[in-house]
Amino acid sequence: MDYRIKSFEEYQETYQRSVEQPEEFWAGIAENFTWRKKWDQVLDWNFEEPKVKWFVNGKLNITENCLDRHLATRGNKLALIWEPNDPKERFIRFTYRELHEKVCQMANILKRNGVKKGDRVCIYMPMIPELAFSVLACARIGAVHSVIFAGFSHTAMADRINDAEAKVVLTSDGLNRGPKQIPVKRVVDEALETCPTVEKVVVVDRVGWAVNMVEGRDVWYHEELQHVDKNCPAEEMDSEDLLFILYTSGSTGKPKGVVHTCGGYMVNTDYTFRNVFQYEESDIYWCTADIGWVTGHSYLLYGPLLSGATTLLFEGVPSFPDAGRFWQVIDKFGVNIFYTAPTAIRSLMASGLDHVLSYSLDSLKVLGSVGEPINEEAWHWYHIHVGKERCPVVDTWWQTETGGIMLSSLANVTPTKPGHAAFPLPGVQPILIDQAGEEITENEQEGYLCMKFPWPGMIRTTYGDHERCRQSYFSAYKNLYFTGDGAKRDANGLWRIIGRVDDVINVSGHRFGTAEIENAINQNKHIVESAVVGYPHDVKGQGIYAFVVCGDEAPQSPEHLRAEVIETVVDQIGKIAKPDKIQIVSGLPKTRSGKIMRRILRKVAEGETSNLGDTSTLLDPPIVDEIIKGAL
Ligand code: 6R9
Repeated sequence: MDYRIKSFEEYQETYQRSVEQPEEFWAGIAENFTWRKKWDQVLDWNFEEPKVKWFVNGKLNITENCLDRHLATRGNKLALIWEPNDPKERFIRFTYRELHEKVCQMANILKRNGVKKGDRVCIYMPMIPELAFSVLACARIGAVHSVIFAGFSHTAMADRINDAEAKVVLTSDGLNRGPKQIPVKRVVDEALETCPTVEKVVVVDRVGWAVNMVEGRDVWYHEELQHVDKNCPAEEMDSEDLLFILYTSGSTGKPKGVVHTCGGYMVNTDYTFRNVFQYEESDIYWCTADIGWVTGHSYLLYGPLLSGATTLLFEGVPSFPDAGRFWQVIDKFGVNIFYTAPTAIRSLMASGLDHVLSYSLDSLKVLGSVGEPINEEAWHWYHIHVGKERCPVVDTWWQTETGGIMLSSLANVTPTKPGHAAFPLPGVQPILIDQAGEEITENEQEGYLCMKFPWPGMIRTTYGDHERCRQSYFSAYKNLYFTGDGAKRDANGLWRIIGRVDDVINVSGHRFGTAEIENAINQNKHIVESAVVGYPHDVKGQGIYAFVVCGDEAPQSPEHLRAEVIETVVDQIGKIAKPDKIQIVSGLPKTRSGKIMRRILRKVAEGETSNLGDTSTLLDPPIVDEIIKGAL
């Protein structure tokens, strides 16, 4: 059944119905899937523990819905198009039938290597077809996938593997990134020195490097393929069985393993995909996000495949071989729906109009944005030069924890407005809360964005630590899910997301907790203490500004110390968390009770030191003058 909303009036009616009768609403959508057994109860919940169960006692396998059920009518339709990093290398296409076979083979490889239902599998791979096969293969046999973005360091990977107690790692020899080749297996080897639970490693040959293969532990994917069948029955899963863990940063130290389950996530991603993008059967769809992030999970793989779409997987970067690559790929495959991040748009804007004007982009119908607030300049550039003022720009707000899009325009159906995520999707019940925890009902007021009712794709727990889930999301305001974002409605009730209100910074659409980066910096032997804040950055949205206090045994020069700090962060987290600015200070501004006054550091980083507000509780006021003088 086509459950796309076709007009603004229909949206308003559907929304109303979804709020008044959420269970009937979602059950109606869920009817459209293949269930081995239907649910006994649609929803069982409370936000106190919290407990959230959708489609209780329903039985299904998400890959039967992504693949098998399409075979009869879409077996020869393209499911996946893979465009390699180097445009001179040939692209590869997979029909639904071929993808089904590849996933089954990978699933059998996992089984052959001891993976069983409920086991955790870590996937650390570049954007190659085998990454898609791996994710779906886990889901096929009921293993829980934990994809780790291939830019994370060995330390970050080891932390995640150990938290999930993963049994098997899927990886590749190396990866291509623009003009560079980067070792991948070497990073895995280093990580595994401290990961006792990992028994097997399956390695895909991507760049043709001779890598170290540990006897009895490591196997080649292409060799394993010789031994496996092309069919693999799908495991029967409960709606609330774990589908995947995805680690994300919060305001405190170590990343949290956000848990999503099978039934609700499936219904949610499919519904939101079809409605937000107004996906039609013949559309070619391209989401540029890496599968290592939630956008790649929900809107590169699951959402499009559940809907029977053709989804494009791109290995490369927007700037290689030149800043026209995105546009060249759109023309090459006739992409109709394009979904990317503001940071990519801003970096392409900076490379000049010529790159975009030399392509026709005639195929485009819908443009999407995700990951961070999109500034108006970038919104207009995207709308005018990429969409030729013909394509709506849907600004989609959501989070790793929400599993799917929550606030967004529906393309050509509901209004769009630059910088605004517009309206909640049906089934989504946002609420604005003030400092005192009261609901803000008037428009044009800023507040904290919360949700007052569950939706099927929402976080169930943080892996291995349910209390942390409660603390992080359900303890700030009673009976509400707290997003960590600030928001505001305009005079017409369109939502605008302002940004994080906690100690999370959003760098190029990637979330980092300031505490997480500080912990990393403090691993450096010369550093006694550090404080990290975000500051406005033209391309990245936010940049990372680190204030570091150095101990007695400092290295020779400040440059040397900065280089060392960067090296430590790259080693602990990865290149993506590299501080943009590092200021060496003799102390940090602290209150008498020893708390760092981040507000002051934020102002210094923003270059707005004329009004620092109340500094009367400072322990050592002169330190502020020193910091202001040395600001970068
Ligand atoms: C999907 C994703 C979530 C955080 C979120 C918010 C920011 C995402 C946004 C946006 C403004 C948008 N965010 N989309 N802010 N407008 N359209 O990005 O998940 O990596 O977990 O990040 O990103 O601050 O809280 P995730």
